[in-house]
Amino acid sequence: MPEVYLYPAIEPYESHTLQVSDTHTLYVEESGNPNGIPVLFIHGGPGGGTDPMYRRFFDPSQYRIIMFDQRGCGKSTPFASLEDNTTEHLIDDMEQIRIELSIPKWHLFGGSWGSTLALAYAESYPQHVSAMVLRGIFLCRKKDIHWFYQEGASHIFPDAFETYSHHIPVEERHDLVFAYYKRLTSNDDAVRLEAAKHWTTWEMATSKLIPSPELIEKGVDPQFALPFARIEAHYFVNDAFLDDNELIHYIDKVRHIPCTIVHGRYDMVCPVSQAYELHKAWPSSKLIITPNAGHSATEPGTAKALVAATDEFSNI
Ligand code: STX
Repeated sequence: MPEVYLYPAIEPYESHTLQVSDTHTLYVEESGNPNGIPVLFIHGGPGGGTDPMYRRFFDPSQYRIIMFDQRGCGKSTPFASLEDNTTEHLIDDMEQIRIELSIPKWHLFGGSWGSTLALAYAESYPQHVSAMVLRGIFLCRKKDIHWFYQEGASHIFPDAFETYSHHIPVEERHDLVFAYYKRLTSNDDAVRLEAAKHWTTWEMATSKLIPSPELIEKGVDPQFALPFARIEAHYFVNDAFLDDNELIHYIDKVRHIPCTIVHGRYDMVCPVSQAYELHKAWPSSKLIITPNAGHSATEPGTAKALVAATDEFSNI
C-alpha cells in the first residue's frame, strides 16, 4: 500500500481564490508548516486538478505546502474552460501565486504534465527555484504525444486502446488527438461527455503497472473527465504551446538547481526514455528508476522514492 510511505492526511490551514485574468480564478491552498520551506505542488494532465492526497508527499512539520488547480480544472473557474489557457498563462499564474504569497524562492514538485510545467516555469524563472522533484517525465514533444495517444502504448494495452480508438470512426483514426479534440469542443454536451469518458478511461487504464479499478472508475466521472480530457486535448493539438524539445534545449537555465527525477520503469504513458534523456542533458540531477512501477505517483516504490526525495531536500 502506498499509504505506508506517505505522511498522514492533513487539512489546509488557509485557502485562497486568486483572480488571474478577466475570466479565470484559481483555487490555491496552503497546508503543513506556515513557516516551513515553501514547496509548490504542480499537478498533471493538464486538467487533472489537485487531490488532498498530494499533500502527503511532504513532511508537514518541514514544508509549507502550496497546491493550486490550474486554469479550468479542480476548484478553479470557469469549469473546463479553454479560453486563455496556454502554458504561458500557467507559468504566469505560478509567478502570480509566488508574489501573492510573498515567497522569494520555492521548491517545485511535479509529475507528468506537472514535470513539464515545472521545467517550463524553472527555465523562465530559475532565480525563484531552489530545488525540484520531478516524476514521470513528460517532455511533451510531438513524438511523446504520438506515443501515448496514437501508436506506442497501443501495443502494450491493445484491449484498452481498442475501446479508446473505436470511439472514433475509422476514417478519422489516423489523428486521434484531433478527432477527440473536435468532439470535446462540440456544442453538444452529450458528444463532449462521451468523448471525455473514453479519452480519460484510456489514460486511467494505462497509468499503473497493475491497473486499478478505482482509478479506471474516475475515467467516467464527468467532474473529473470533462476538464481533464478537454484541457489535455486542447494543449496537445497545440503541441503544448512549446517548441519541439524546448525543455531540453534550455536546460542550461536550470542546471545549477538540485533535482531528483523519479520514473517508473514500466511507465506506458510517458516512457522512461524521457527521464533518461532529461538526466543525460542534466547530469547533476539524480535519476531514480522505480523497478516495479508504471506512471502513477502512488505506486509503492515511486511514492517511497518521492517522499525520500522531499525529505532529503527539506534542509535546502
Ligand atoms: N497526461 C499525463 C499526465 O500529466 C498525458 C497525467 N496523467 N494522469 C494524470 O496526469 C493524473 C494523475 C492527473 C490523473
